[in-house]
Amino acid sequence: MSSTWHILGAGSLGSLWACRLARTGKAVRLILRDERRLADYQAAGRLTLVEQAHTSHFAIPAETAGAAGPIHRLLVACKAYDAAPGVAQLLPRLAPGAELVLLQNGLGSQDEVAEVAPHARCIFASSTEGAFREDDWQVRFAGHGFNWLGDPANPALPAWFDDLHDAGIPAQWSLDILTRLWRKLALNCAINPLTVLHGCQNGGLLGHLGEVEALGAELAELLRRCGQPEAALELDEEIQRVILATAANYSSMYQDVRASRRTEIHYLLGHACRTAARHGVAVPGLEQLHRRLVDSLTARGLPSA
Ligand code: NAD
Ligand code: KPL
Repeated sequence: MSSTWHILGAGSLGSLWACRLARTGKAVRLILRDERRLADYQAAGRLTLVEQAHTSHFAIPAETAGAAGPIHRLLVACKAYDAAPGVAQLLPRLAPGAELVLLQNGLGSQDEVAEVAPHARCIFASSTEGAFREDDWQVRFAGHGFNWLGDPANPALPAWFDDLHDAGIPAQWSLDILTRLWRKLALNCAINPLTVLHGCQNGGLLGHLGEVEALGAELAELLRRCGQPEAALELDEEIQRVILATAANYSSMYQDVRASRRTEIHYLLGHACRTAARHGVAVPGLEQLHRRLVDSLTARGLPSA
């Protein structure tokens, strides 16, 4: 089996992973959106990784989805709403037994990908690393963190897992990846929408703790009732810890809205509300928050799903 890492999406996380894998000599190929982006990348000739004051360049080969050649291992590094359509384009190239590593935040996109590629192994990831694009083809590694990877359908460790350690990508194989993803989703639901609605840094929510606590209580009840009781443990305390630890930061959703980028609302708060409805759990606070957020996005001309 080929050991090439194909990477779908050379945005922030895709570029960060691509550069670190390439740095240790792993075979990496970027899959770019279209011929125009490919020509643009080829003109630049390389990805640039900036870590604190250190800048390094990597001339990683790139192609579009229409290129020839089988794909055995694919890191899906686009936004949640682009993941399934992006994988669908690559279906003719997915080799039997292909493995897909899904970096998307939130929940729902993983099932969409599994539906379009039912024969591939889908490995879910939850990342607390932080990266952003400073320029075209240039990514800044802004926040050291950790990556948990796991496959809810198959506990076996993938053969390539040591590639991550070799590349300096901090990662652990997780047998409870859904718990991790639900826990992060709950934190994001309690913090991110309110930072958009109140127009504040995460620390600004210390002035709205009543609202935060009410959401935390509903989220914990939802987690317990939808089969994720572990993700509910001391959720309230962790929400407050995260608010304090990231008080000076703007949440990812706040940053998306400020930059007029589409948010991942459908896979965060939207997923929580849909799951609550499916399980018959009353979540009036989350539903009201969802409506307020949809109205705010619509007023700004941004997609609300
Ligand atoms: P990004 O917008 O920076 O990058 C996504 C890239 O995918 C873009 O370059 C886009 O053009 C490309 N893309 C979309 N569809 C494509 C297609 N069909 N073919 C080829 N390229 C395609 O996004 P990001 O910040 O890297 O986030 C990716 C995911 O990781 C999101 O779900 C995000 O929530 C999650 N995440 C990001 C960070 C971070 O620090 N950036 C941290 C944790 C989790
Ligand atoms: O993950 C986050 C985000 O901004 O998306 C934190 C910092 C935890 C806030 O929810």
